[in-house]
Amino acid sequence: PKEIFLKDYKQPDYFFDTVDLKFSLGEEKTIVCSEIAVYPRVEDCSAPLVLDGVDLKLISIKINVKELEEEDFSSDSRHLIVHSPPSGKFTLQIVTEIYPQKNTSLEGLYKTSGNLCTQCEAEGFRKITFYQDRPDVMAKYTSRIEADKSLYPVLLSNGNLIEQGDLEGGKHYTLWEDPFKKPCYLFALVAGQLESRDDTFITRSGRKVSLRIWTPAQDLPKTDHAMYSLKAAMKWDEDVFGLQYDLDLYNIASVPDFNLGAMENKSLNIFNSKLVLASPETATDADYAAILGVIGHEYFHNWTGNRVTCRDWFQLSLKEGLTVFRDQEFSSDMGSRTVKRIADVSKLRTYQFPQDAGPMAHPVRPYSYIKGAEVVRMYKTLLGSEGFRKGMDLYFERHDGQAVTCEDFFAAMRDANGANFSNFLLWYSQAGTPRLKVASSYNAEARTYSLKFSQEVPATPGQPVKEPMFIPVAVGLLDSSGKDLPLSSVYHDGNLESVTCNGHPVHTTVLRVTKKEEEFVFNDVPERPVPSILRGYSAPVRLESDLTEADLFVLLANDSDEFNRWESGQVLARKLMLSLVSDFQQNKPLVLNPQFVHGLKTILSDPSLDKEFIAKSLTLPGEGEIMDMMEVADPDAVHAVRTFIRKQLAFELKQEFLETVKKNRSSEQYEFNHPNLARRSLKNVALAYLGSLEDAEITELALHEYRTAKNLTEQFAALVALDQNPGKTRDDVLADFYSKWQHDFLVVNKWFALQAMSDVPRNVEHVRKLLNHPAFDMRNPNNVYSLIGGFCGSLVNFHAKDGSGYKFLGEMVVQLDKLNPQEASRRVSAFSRWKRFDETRQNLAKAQLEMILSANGLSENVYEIASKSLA
Ligand code: BAL
Ligand code: ZN
Repeated sequence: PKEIFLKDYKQPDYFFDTVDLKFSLGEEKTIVCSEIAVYPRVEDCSAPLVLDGVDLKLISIKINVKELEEEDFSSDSRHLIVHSPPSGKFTLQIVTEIYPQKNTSLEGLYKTSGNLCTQCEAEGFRKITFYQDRPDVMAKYTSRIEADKSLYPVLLSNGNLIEQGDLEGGKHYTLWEDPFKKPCYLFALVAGQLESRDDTFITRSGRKVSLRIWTPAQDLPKTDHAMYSLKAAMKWDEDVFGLQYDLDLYNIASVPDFNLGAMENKSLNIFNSKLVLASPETATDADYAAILGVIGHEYFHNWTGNRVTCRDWFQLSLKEGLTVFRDQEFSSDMGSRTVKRIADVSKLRTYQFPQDAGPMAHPVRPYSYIKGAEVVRMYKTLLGSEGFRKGMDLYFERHDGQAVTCEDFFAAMRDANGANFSNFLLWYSQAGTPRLKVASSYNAEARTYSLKFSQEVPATPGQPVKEPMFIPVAVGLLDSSGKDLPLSSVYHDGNLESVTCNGHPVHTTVLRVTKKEEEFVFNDVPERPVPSILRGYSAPVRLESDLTEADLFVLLANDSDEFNRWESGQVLARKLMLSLVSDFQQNKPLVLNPQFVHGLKTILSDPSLDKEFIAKSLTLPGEGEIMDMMEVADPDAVHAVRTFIRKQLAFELKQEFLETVKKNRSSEQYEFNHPNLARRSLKNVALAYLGSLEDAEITELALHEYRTAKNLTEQFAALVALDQNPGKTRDDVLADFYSKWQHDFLVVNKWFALQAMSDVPRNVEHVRKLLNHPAFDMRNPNNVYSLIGGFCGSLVNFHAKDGSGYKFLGEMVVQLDKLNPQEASRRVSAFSRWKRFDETRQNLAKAQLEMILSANGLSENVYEIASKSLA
């Protein structure tokens, strides 16, 4: 397949004004009639009209009510081309036949547990009817849905329900009208046996909005939290961005088979059930938090994505980066800002940075969600909340109803603030994670403190040479007692620049690093300070500072910027882990630095700290993060070292951890609020450490916690603690958990994932057996994510030196690709970093990639990732 580039973007030759769709849903076939009012972009257009279409059976095509002759059009497996459309406006009518019951790709219209639903982003609409399937074609839609009333009592689509009624033969219909122009990727249809939880929201301007969450009847009791989250999101968007909902109805439908977490279709969001359904007994705090964030995310898309959409798919970050940023801010405001920031940065390091450094490295444009959110966050860091809001207001004023680009967003931010953003746009086009080095020096005589920055963006495929980036670096300086020093002025580029706010000194200032090498000198600094650099993680870079261990311990104990307090603990842990990895590789005995133990003990016993912050601070960097820092990744050494440190910490802090577990048990009903979830998270981290001890007393304790838990968060944490030690107790408790929850598909997925992620040697054999478990279905993405994705999360087993892990994944990818190419392409990505490993592993992984590429009928999705990985 031919790769498409941003520079090749061309406006379409034809636009669509209105689109009227009629669906006749059937068990054997579904008939789709579309009537489109087409107009050419320019007068005297003589271009052919090229429509996209995949897996469609064309029944008829008419222009201005007249059937086209065979020679008037042609088609291939992906297109239908009308050679010479009439000049001026015309009406195009197309009838197609589709077979949703056979569609396992979960793109287009498909069946899920007897119901029908759609997924059209990015290019699923072309599996429903022939269309110009591109986001810059925006039109007003109506959809009429007709189906058997007993099989499909509920028939939903976008917009307002304007008509419904019964038809002959036990059928019925609904007619929907969406008054807002939209691209076809936001089209949605849901049909089936669903019931709704109903509520209302009154907008700031008095519009009464009906809110409905649709699920199978038995799941309705689990939709409380989703409804709470939706109402909270609607209020938050009004309060923070002045954005109100624009229709009288907002539907959310929950389905068990879905390729994504959720989809923001206009007024009819479709959700993977794992991101809607929750009860204290069946969902953990992490699930509750994810539901809050994703319900918010899809709601926020109504403005950032739907009202203003993307011109082309290279602009995906325009809507996703911005909307992820908005959902991160929403969750921060609803819980702990610091902890949310830590979680988001950890995600960036775990998923984005490794990709940035591998064969799949690509710029924020076209499709980097999390890094895109970091880019949006930098606008806010540079402009402040008020400036950012001004930029957002101007963006909507200029572009409501349009399909636009990342440059348009940039221009709105710049123009609303008269800002100079110099080379900021490079964040959208340059791939790779910038490395920012900083060297510090203090001049006691001049009372100045210098920070010299140098930056480098590593070469990535297709981009060998990079320009320096615009990096906002938030900095504070700590005095010897750990307090923030007041900052008033900085020498930069030969000038003394004031950094005061309303004439007052500040504790944090944002330096704008824009050159390859650049010095900033703080003026009037009374003593050699300890710098707190990149506060709040003000830019998505890899920071390499010359801070000593002593400096890092000062920051860990004192930094007023809680993010950097956590970060200094992580930097210390990373250094420690790398040094122990080297000892392990040289067969030296492993010894844990007592100062590190002491630092963590101090945090654990500090009652002034937020408990969730303590839990995060006690969590060691992941194995993947450490492997990323090595010349040649060594999963066995990294795993051995991380396991050693965990056990040693558990041994040395056993009493503190035991106290922590006992003091933080739940005495009350489950509530999802910050103090409660913070308490649970601390208790669970302590229990997990204790579980590593292989100690009979601890096993008893964990079993007690498992049996007496009043919610899944604590019960599952006890199971995780017990899961660390192979043996009868572990087997019994896993069996008990399954028998208790076998009726609940979402809980069973957690059970699959826990076993799949296990580091027990040769776990691949157990995972292969689980593929035949009655609860496992390869067609369901949640099952695949839990079992196959979970297995790849165990670095020792996935990267087993006998190649058994690679062989397993290779086989799974080929099988999956025949059912669901999108899911298969996600899984094959686990191979993309194969060159980071030793020669034996490289050869084994390469052989699997070659095997995948030689498979018959491989999808484009998998082909692209596998071939780029091999290149
Ligand atoms: N647009 C796909 C799902 C999401 O990011 O909301
Ligand atoms: Zn999104």
